[in-house]
Order: sequence, then C-alpha cells, then structure tokens
Amino acid sequence: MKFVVFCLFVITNICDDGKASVDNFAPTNDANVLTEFTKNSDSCHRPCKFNVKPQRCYYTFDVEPNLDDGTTLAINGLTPGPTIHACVHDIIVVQVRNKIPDQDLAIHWHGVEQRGTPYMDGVSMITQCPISYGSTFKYAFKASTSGTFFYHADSVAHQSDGVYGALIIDQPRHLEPHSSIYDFDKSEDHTLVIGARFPELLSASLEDLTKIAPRSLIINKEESDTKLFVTQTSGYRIRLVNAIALECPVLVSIGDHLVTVIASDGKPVQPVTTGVVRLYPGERMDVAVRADQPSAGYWLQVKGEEACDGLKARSMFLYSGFNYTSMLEDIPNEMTYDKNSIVCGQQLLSSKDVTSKSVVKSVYLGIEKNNIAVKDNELDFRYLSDVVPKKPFFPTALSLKEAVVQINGRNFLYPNAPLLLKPHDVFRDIVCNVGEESKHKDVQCMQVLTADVNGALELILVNEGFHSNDSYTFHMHGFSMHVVASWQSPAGLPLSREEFEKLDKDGLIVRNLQNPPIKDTISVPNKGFTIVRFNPGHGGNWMLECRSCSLTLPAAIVISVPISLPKAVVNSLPSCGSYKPADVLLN
Ligand SMILES: *[C@@H]1O[C@H](CO)[C@@H](O)[C@H](O)[C@H]1NC(C)=O
Ligand SMILES: *[C@@H]1O[C@H](CO)[C@@H](O)[C@H](O)[C@H]1NC(C)=O
Ligand SMILES: [Cu+2]
Repeated sequence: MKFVVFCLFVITNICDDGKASVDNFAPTNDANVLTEFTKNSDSCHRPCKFNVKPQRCYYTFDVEPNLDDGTTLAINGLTPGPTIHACVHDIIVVQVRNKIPDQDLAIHWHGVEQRGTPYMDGVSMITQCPISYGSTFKYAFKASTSGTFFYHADSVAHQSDGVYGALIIDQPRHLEPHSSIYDFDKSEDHTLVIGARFPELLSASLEDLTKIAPRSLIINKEESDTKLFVTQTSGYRIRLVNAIALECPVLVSIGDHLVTVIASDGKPVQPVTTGVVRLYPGERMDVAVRADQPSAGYWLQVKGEEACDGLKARSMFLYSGFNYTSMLEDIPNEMTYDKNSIVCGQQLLSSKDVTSKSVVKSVYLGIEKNNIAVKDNELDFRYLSDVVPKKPFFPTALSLKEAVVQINGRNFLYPNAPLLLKPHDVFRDIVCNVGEESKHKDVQCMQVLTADVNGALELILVNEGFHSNDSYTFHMHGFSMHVVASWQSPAGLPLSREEFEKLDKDGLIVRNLQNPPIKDTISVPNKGFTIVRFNPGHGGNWMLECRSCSLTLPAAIVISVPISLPKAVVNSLPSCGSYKPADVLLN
C-alpha cells in the first residue's frame, strides 16, 4: 500500500482588480513591476534571477490543420506547438486563433492553478465559451508556481491531433531544492514531450474514435531523431512530459544510465534513482542524469503501454565529440528493465513535509465501466448551443458501441451555458450533485461537487473493476492534490463500495499525511483506489476528469468553489454563440 499526505495550500486571494480587460489583469501589487516587456515571442526565456522584474510573455497561437500531412493539427505550423518559457511571477499572454474549419477550440494550461483567473483554465462551457472557428481568445494568467507543465487542447481529439506543447516555469536556481544534483538545466534542449500519432485526424472522425488506434509515438517532433547533447561527467536536468490524451502510460530509460527523479507534476519529490520511469498521460517528471558512461551515443527509449502497447520512440543521447552517423542505421535493443524498479510519480514522497488539515468532507467516487442501454439517437454527445443548434461545439464521438466509463453511474454532461460565467443560465434539470446521482434519471448529468474555499476535501477514487481490467488516469484542474493513499488488489478482486468502506472503517487503509506526493495527475489502479486530499483554496469551477475515458461520453465531475467574478471581467470575455458565417472567416 502506498501512502500519501495532505497539506494545506497557501491561500491567497483572487487577483480581480475589477479591470475590464483580461490583458490588464494582474494582481494589483504586481502592476507596477509589469512595465518591462517586449512583444517578441519567447521574450520571457531568460535566466530567472532573484529580485528581477516579472515580465509579460506574449505568444500568438494559430491552430490549424497541417496541410503537409493532412493527419495533424498544428500550432504555428508545429506539433508540438511552441514551448512557453517563463519565470515564476511572469504573466503569460497567449492569443489563440482558431483556424480549424467548423470546429470549436479551447486551450487548457495543464497544472497551472489559475488562482484568481478561473476563467483562463480553458475548459469549453465550464470556464469559457469555446473559441469558434475564425475567432480569437486571449488567455492571460500568472506563472504562479515553477515547474514543468504543458498545455493542450481541451478536446481529447484536438490534443490527439497534435495541439499541445511544453510550458516551463523557472525560478532562480538557488531556490531549486535539488539543483546540487545536476550541473545544467537547459530546458530549451532537454525537454522531451512525448506524443502519439494517429493514421487520421481524430477531430475529423466523429463517428467512432474508439476504433482509431495510435500508429506511432513521437518525442518532440520525431520518432527517432531528437538529439540530446551532453558532455562527459556533467549532470543534466531533463524534463519529461507525457502529452498523450489516451490511456497510454509510457516507460522512459536512457541507455545504460540511471536517472534520479527530482520532481513529479512540477513539484519537488525526495530524489529516487532508477533505470526506468513511467509517466501516465498528462504527467510530467523531472529527472537528473549524469553522463557517467563511456563517451558514446546512447538511446533514450520510450515504450508505450496499454492503448499504446507495442509502440516505441527514441532519441539520441550523445556525448560531445561522438559521431552519431553510425547510430542512424542502428535499431536499439529492446528496453530491458526489472518491473519492480519502475518508478512512478505517485509512489514518491514530497520533498517537504506538508501541514495536514482535518478533512471537512470525504467524497466517494465509484469508477466503473458500464454498458448503458441507450440507442445512439437518444444521446447528444455534443454541447448544446442556443445560437446554432446542433453545431458540433466539441469534437467527440457520435455513436456509442462500447461500454462507457462512468463515475457514480453517470457520465458528465456539459452545460448549455458556461458554468463559471453564466451560472444562472445553466438549466437546473441537467445538474446532479455528486453522491446523489441516482436521483437523476438520465445517463448524463452535470455532476457537481460543491466545496468550501476553506474546507479540506478528501476524494476517494475507487476503480471497482467488476466490468473492466483498465486503470484510469485522472487530472485535476486548478489544484494540486496530496495523494495520500493508492492501492491495487493483489488478488485481482473487484472492490465494491461496501468492501472499501469496511477496510477503511477497520483502519486497514493507511494514509500518508506527512509527505505525500503533490500531484495534479493521478492513476487510479484497476480493482484498487487512489485517495487524494486538498484544500480548494481558490474559487472557480474545476474539472476532475478522466480524459482518456472520454472518447465517447465524458467521465468527469466539476468541483465548484464559490467565487464572485467582477461583472467587468465577465463582460469583457467573449460570449457564446458569437459565430461568424463560415466563408468570410479567414481571409
Ligand atoms: C562521421 O562518420 C561518417 C561515416 O562513418 C563519416 O562519413 C563522417 O565524415 C563523420 N563525420 C565527422 C564529423 O567526422
Ligand atoms: C479481466 O481479466 C480477467 C483475468 O485475466 C479475465 O478473466 C476477464 O475476462 C477480464 N475482463 C475483461 C472485461 O476484460
Ligand atoms: Cu489541467
């Protein structure tokens, strides 16, 4: 059994200063130091020094089909999109232009807490109106904590098609708890974003996404040609991002080298050294590796699991002076490892002890794959639009052939109006409270868990496993969670709610309340559970979602922490349905 902990987040308050323009948003106490900036993209990529003025970092993302291959979407022509580099306290401003014909878009900043800017979280119909074809949305948010993050399209299909990229927030080196372990932190060269390629555009295949299997894995842009240059005896920090949306954990190893894991999901952990690490979809891991082997070229290998089983990618890990021409023809040996030596972020310990706060509310989330008895035409898997009925707001499957993953026996229903911005416009009869889903007769309802800004929450995610052998990865928006316990039945037996509650009552479930890993992305093992605790701390509507579960109907809940947004902010944001006719859009 793994244990985990819980701790109290520093609660700062909202930065709403009532200014109407989103671009002007900035915590008031910082406003005077934000004068220095340029509009060059990457203008913020600089060594982060102590006591230096924060900057505004400007980016423009044009998201459009890549005409060269016809099977990907690209940002400014690239998959992955540009890496955002900032220093902690900078303001990141990204102007997103949707040029994907007839589709709606939103970009989510994965791992960014959006304290005070919940409307910048990038979830269509929850935190914003989707960005319709031909329109632009300007995201602006504070780089409030340092670490390795990434961004991706809100839609699983758009993310799978290539709309993702790295987001690195640095801090002065002396503040990095593990900087003594490595010599160089070259995030521009040593960030590896792992993606999957598909034979066709998922977002153009609305009929049945579950039939489309990934064809290959890529590291940054390449299946096999990314190069990392190192000099002998030096130590390097390498940032790994699993940017795949499907349930594709990946294993990563670097030739004959050991790696020391120093951070998981951007948060420092007690260092652990191993030959191979596993990242679940949406997870990030920072590792330190020393070039302590004979000077040569080595293969950094990535091996897919589950939905990506059998797929591989590799990069060259090259000692300076080594002529890698010979490696171009080389096929590396199979990655070899001892299963017990695989290190996952969730089993690590936080590098700092956390302060536990007693839990106000403990909530059971039973996850199970169920056959649901509905015909295709009884379901509308899309958002509802008041303005253009049946316009596909959000690419997702339109037919349902297989069982679906549910939380407490229901699938999430996106509301008819953006919940955060227009809560009073949301139809009341689509809402169901988490824990009381059975009162709602439909398969889909908007599952809401209302939380108090100061009330520590415990979420018990039990993957019951009566009808499935799959494990699921969940991602929490807005907060980092203390993963206080995680367990999988060694006997391979399904776990019912009654059995879980009995185990817990009998004191057989040990929670690590001292130094649990602090994560935004967690794995819930099949026939097992993961227990997290967190203090909501800041208002907003925050999704807890199993992205990989949602190729048909979404498996998610929204955690609603009361907030009152200034009218001026709400009015300055685009409203839903402000569509333009299709052919005058992109001249
Ligand atoms: C690297 O090796 C190849 C073939 O072995 C050779 O043709 C090439 O000139 C070498 N490159 C350098 C920079 O030495
Ligand atoms: C799960 O695994 C067990 C044991 O291997 C097998 O008997 C069962 O059919 C599997 N269930 C599903 C839904 O695949
Ligand atoms: Cu996220």
